[in-house]
This record gives sequence, C-alpha cells and structure tokens, in this order.
Amino acid sequence: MTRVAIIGAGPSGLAALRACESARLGGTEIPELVCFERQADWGGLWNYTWRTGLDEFGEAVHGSMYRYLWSNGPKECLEFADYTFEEHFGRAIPSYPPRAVLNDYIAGRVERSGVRRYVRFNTVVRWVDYDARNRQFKIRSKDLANDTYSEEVFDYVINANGHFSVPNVPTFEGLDRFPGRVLHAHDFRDAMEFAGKDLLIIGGSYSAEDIGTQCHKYGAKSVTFSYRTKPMGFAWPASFTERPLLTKVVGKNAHFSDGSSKEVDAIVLCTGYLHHYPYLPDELRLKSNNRLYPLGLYKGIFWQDLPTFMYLGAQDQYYTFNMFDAQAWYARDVILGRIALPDAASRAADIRTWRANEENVADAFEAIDYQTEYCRDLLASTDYPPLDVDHVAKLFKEWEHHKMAGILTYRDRAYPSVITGTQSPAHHTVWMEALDDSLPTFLATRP
Ligand code: FAD
Ligand code: NA7
Repeated sequence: MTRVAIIGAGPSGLAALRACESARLGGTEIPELVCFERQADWGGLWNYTWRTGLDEFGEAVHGSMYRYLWSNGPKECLEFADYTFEEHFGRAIPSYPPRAVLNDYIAGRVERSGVRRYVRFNTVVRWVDYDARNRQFKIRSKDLANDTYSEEVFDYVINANGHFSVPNVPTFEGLDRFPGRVLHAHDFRDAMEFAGKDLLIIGGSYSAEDIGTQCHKYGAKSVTFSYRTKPMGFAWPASFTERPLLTKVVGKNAHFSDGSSKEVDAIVLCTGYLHHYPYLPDELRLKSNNRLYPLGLYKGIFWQDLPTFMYLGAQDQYYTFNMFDAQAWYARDVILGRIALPDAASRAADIRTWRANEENVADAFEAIDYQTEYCRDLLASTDYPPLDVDHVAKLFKEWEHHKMAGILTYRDRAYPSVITGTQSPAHHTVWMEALDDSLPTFLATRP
C-alpha cells in the first residue's frame, strides 16, 4: 500500500490529513498516513507553550506565539470552506478572535473528522533520505517520550513543519553590554513584563507591529521601532516612534542611523524567521527567505527535482488556513492520481512565470492579488468546496485600509463570512480594553 508521511500537525499538516480523510469519506481508497508531530498536541504555532529555548526533551521549542495574541487579520479571510466558524461555535462570532479561539476552531475540524489516529505525537523527524532505486523515502524519527528511534519507508513526504519558528537573529554593536533584556520575538511570551518600560523593537513587519501594540496595550511606557528598509507608517499614538536602523547600543542608549538616540530598558528583535530544515539533505532542502513564491516548488508545493516530496505552507502568508487547504487538496489529488503533474521542463517554466510575477509585486495590495491568484489556481483543480477568493481579497484590502485608519482599533471591526454570508457581530469589548483573551470571555455575550 502507498505510504504518505506528513511532517508536522500544524494547520498545514492538519489540512493534509483533512483532505485525505474527506476523500476517504467520499469512498476513495486513501494511502496509509503517518503524521509526525514533535509536540504533545496538534495546532502548530496555535498550540501555545509557555516554554522558550529547549523543551522537556531538550528539543528546540517550536512555539513563537505569545499570551494575549489576537488574530492579526479578519477570521473571514482564513475560514475553512468545508468547516465554518458558525458550524464550529454554533453561531457567528466576532471577526478577530484571540489565539485560543482560533486554536479551538482548527482543532475542532480535525477532531470531528477523527484523524487523530494518524498522528504520532511527541515524535520528531530527525532525517529524511531518498533511495532513487526503489523511489522511496526513509524517515528516521525519534519518539521523545519513550526515547527510541525508528526508521520507516514512505512513497510520498509532505513537509509541513512551518517556517516561523527558528528565529533570524542579527546582532548589533553593544548588545553584549546592554543592561536590560534582549530577546527575539520567538521567545516573547508576556507583554506584562514590559509594563512601565521604554521598549525598542527592531523590525518593520507583523511581529514588530503586533508586539509593539500589545506591549502598549499592557502598559509599556514607550515603543520605539527601528526599521531596516522602510517605516510601517501607521498613525501611531504619541508614545510610539519609528526610527531608521539601530547602529549601536551604548549603555541604555540606542543610536540610530539618522544620528538620533533613545534610552531604552529592553530590546525585542522582531527580525523574522529562517526556513530551517535540519532533517533534510541538500537535495530536498528549500533554501529561501520569507516570500510569496520560494523557488524550487512547482505550484508552490512540489519539489521540482523530486515531486513526490512536497512542501505545504512554505510561502509568506496573507492567506493562511484556507490556502493550506487549497495546497493540501491539490497535493492529495496528485498522490491519488487525480491530477497528473506536467514534465520537468513545463514545471520549471511555470515556476519561472510565477516567480517573475512575484518580483513585480509592488505593495501589499498587489501581494494580496498575487496570493489570491495563487489560491484560485490551486482551487480550480480540486473538489474543495467553493471559496470566493475575490471576496476574500476584498476583505484583505479593507483590512489593510482599516489598519491604516487605526492600528489600535482595526480589530474592533466586523466583516461578513465569505462562506455563509452572515455578518459577524462586534465584540463585546474593544480590543484595547479586552485584557482577558480567554475563550470563555471572548465567547461570552457580555464580559
Ligand atoms: P506551524 O503552525 O508552525 O506548524 C508546524 C508543525 O510542525 C508544528 O506543530 C511543529 O511542532 C511541527 N514540526 C516541526 N518540525 C518537526 C519535525 N522535525 N518533526 C515533527 N514535527 C515537526 N496566521 C494567521 O492566519 N493569523 C494570525 O493572526 C497569525 N499570527 C501569527 C503570529 C505569530 C507570532 C506567528 C509566528 C505566525 C502567525 N500566523 C498567523 C501565521 C502562521 O504561520 C499560520 O497561521 C500557521 O500556524 C502555519 O501553519 P503550519 O502548519 O504551516 O506551521
Ligand atoms: P517577517 O514578516 O518576515 O519580517 C521580518 C522583519 O525583520 C522585516 O521587517 C525585516 O526587515 C526585518 N529584519 C530582518 N533582518 C533584519 C536585520 N538584520 N536588521 C533589521 N531588520 C531586519 O517576519 P515577522 O516575524 O514580522 O512575521 C512573521 C509571521 O509572524 C507573520 O506571518 C505574522 O502573521 C506573524 P526588511 O523589511 O526586510 O528590511
């Protein structure tokens, strides 16, 4: 029987399980599935851990999410077309749920489809080898709880390990003598730690914006952003400033490339993440920065040199959960023989075209259009339930405008579901005053 390995049970790996299971429920014989997940439960980044550094087994902690994290985009843009928020929660809920609520939604879909039996928790993939003679992969994994290694063979590998876990950590002159805390966003857990402090944040993207606004919400005295390429440019409240790149730190004084300086108490490096696949040999390993179309992946999924090896979720992400579904349904259909891949030259030409178009993307609005076309292309070939990506793109663009209109208030907006059409209710408490991010409080009709 054909065997498929899935590495990771985050939203991408779970999409692969769900895709296969829905084919099975539709009467199709599916391959034998083994999903390796190094954490004790599924959900990937959404499965919050207080730990940082190494975990109880001496493994690098995967989690980059922090307490009080709320969705940074409308949930209507990520809703699964085959499992709506209304189906999961029994009613419409507000548009910007906190982490625990989204984790509950992700887990609910797969819990109900009964795919837990395919997942080996606390099991880390250590090495993947390809044997060209019998066209099979050999996976060496470690059962962390029982402290034992195993080796097994597979015909296909779906790599869904996530690429926002291993931090990109630059250094700056004087950091080694800075008399305060210095950390990367990957290790950030609780904004309360920075209440009353003057905070310096390096970076100009989502982590910088979100950790900065969250620290403000929980009482930071001031937030200074330092950007490498360009400022984020939001209408920041008075206690925020944007400065160009940090050049050095002298004592508590941070010096910037425009000659200005600022005394700060703590520094958070929101400098992004590395594509990091320590269990993959050179010939299977994606080498990329964080971008919309990493090279080497046909349809953004199939490893060009060996298409039985696949990556899910390897792109920079506007679309998330439903894009992982679009990828997973497509990957599944290739494995099931429902979709035939073209020859290597045609695949290479297709990759070149998508990459050239990606290089012409000029701003966030064009990036949204680009990823919309990418999803549309995948969705056209599978039986994934209808998803109106033009409507999703429209909501993404409204979201961008709402962020520009108010970086502290955009989460108070509400949008209609793309799938059901139901208008989401406003949350009972505005985001800036919603300090309790627990699921029961969020779902309560009144706080
Ligand atoms: P992950 O969620 O990273 O899951 C990968 C899984 O693979 C993990 O469970 C990990 O343990 C497992 N794994 C890794 N290596 C191995 C191995 N060797 N062996 C076995 N298992 C392994 N997206 C949104 O839509 N909205 C948001 O608000 C949002 N906020 C974010 C905030 C932060 C701080 C970060 C870092 C990301 C955020 N994202 C958000 C984007 C996020 O990437 C996706 O939502 C989603 O989690 C990606 O799913 P994934 O399965 O590809 O990766
Ligand atoms: P991103 O979106 O990859 O952004 C990384 C940021 O880090 C970006 O602004 C980079 O600047 C900056 N960066 C990287 N290296 C440096 C150095 N050496 N010096 C200064 N600045 C640097 O990662 P995020 O963590 O913000 O977001 C990842 C996910 O987490 C995302 O999906 C969110 O939903 C949450 P650049 O613009 O390249 O000059």
